[in-house]
Amino acid sequence: MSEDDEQVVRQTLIGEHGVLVSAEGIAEEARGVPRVLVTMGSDSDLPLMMKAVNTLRYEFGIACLVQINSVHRDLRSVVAHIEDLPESVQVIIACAGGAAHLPGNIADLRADLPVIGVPRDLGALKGIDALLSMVQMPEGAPVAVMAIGEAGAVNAAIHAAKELAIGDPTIKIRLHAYAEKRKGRVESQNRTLANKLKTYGG
Ligand code: RP5
Repeated sequence: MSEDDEQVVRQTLIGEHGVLVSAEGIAEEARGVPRVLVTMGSDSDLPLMMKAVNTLRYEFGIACLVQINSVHRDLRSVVAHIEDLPESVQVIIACAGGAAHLPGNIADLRADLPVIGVPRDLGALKGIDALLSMVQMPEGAPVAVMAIGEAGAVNAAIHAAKELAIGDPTIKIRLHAYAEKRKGRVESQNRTLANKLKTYGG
């Protein structure tokens, strides 16, 4: 895609379909076309969902759209947004806390796209309510539900990358690099283990 075409796509995306985010930056600074929609019920979910956005853009080079969609406050705009996503979006990550109906509603609206749910650890039930709301979907409208909280947000991005990697060898390479980095962490922990053990005495 030429720079001019990308500029047109970016202008169309900002506002109408959410905010484009890529490794290069946010909105006007972003580059590429979005492959994933990262959506959430409120901007209070944003600190959690930045774990997903940053994993997508920095670990896997995947541009995404970020958009607030509240099924409890403005259901009609959710339907309009989700039915009108750009063709380039192939996976949806949806986060909500409490009675978390957003991912399930999206799974019904979009028969053609996989939906990954991230339950937010929030309120009296600390995310158990959101987890059960997402995971207990009736037959026919599946939501791939991740762990509650930060691990779930990061895993949602990895899961989305794995889905996109089926048709994109570049993402496959980056998934392998990410796995190697995780292995390196165990190696380095073993290198410093003797000294750590000594701090426990003996
Ligand atoms: C949910 O209600 C949102 O996804 C959020 O997790 C929760 C609280 O929203 P705010 O009251 O902080 O806007 O729909």
